[in-house]
Amino acid sequence: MIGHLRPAVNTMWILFLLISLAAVSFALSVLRIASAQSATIAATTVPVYEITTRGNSTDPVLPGAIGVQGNGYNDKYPFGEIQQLFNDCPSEISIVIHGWNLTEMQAKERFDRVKMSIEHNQYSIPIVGYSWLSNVTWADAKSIANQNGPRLAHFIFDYKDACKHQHNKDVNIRLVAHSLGARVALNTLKSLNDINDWNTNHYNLTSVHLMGAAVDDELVSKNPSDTGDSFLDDGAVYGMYIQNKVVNFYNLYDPNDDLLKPPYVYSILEGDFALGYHGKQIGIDAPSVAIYKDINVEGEIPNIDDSDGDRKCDIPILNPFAPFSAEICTITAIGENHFGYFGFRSATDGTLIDDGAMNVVVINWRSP
Ligand SMILES: [Ca+2]
Ligand SMILES: [Ca+2]
Ligand SMILES: [Ca+2]
Ligand SMILES: [Ca+2]
Repeated sequence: MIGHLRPAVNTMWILFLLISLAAVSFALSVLRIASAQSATIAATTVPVYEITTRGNSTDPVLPGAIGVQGNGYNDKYPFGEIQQLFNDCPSEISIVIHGWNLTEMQAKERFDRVKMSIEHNQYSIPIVGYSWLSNVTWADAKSIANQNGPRLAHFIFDYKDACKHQHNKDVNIRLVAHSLGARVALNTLKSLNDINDWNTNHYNLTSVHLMGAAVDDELVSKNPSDTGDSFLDDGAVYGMYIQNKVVNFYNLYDPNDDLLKPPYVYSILEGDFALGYHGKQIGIDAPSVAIYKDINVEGEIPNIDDSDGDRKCDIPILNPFAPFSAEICTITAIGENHFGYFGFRSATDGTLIDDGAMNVVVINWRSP
């Protein structure tokens, strides 16, 4: 009887062991997935800070930008405390500069889109949104953009220097500027060059990205005599500052950008080609190729006409053939949406539907 039972018992034991092993390995795999997920979430949370000069845009006595309290776009999260960032001194931060004609609310929307796009690319770096008074005429906005150069430079120097001398930490600073924000960025480089302690400490900017830059295509020259090809030129060029103050400078351009490509808005306003339309002007005295790079990102701007999720076409024009001044949307092809470089949000739930050219920015950050 016992002899008959033994094989049955053994079979049951083996079955029990197999089931137990399967259960344990299943449990382990669940744990692995769970920890992988939490690691991914932890690695891709991008904190957002904001500083602004909107309240003191024309007062030369107040050069600095101030930290903004309260919540980010759509009350999704509270802004980080800028004073805390002066204590934390992470290994790198990015400063994001928006373009022309945005309200404070729209500026927050842009910073949040950058946050989502960077998170989508699984890169963790604090964003400091730089909000400036841009919702004025084009001419006034250009002049205010110039005046914001010393203000942002002041903030960047203070930050770099405080982290270096109070906490003995080197913080890599990365600038990202869209459209007319490129004018703020270029003037920031110029103003950093004017700060004596910036130079004596051999500080620099780790990277600068211009996206859809709404500045003339010769402004990255080192030689002022390269300007003068259009009626509004002021003789200023910024190539020497790029050469001396920036480790890697990227100009992300798009030949099909509806606002930058001739014969439309930019060429009407400025009578020249935009840097963000086709890259630097041929033949200028440009910074070295090791530092300055033009990158065509037309293919990163999908044919989506609403990037900010407000259910309206981002670049409408009045239809001259319609009887009741109906608007038509100019965006009908890849590359055309000037407002898509930071990414595209869903009009339904506000989430990211495309990262625009931000994946190119993150690739550059990862492999300088
Ligand atoms: Ca030109
Ligand atoms: Ca020009
Ligand atoms: Ca829209
Ligand atoms: Ca993309």
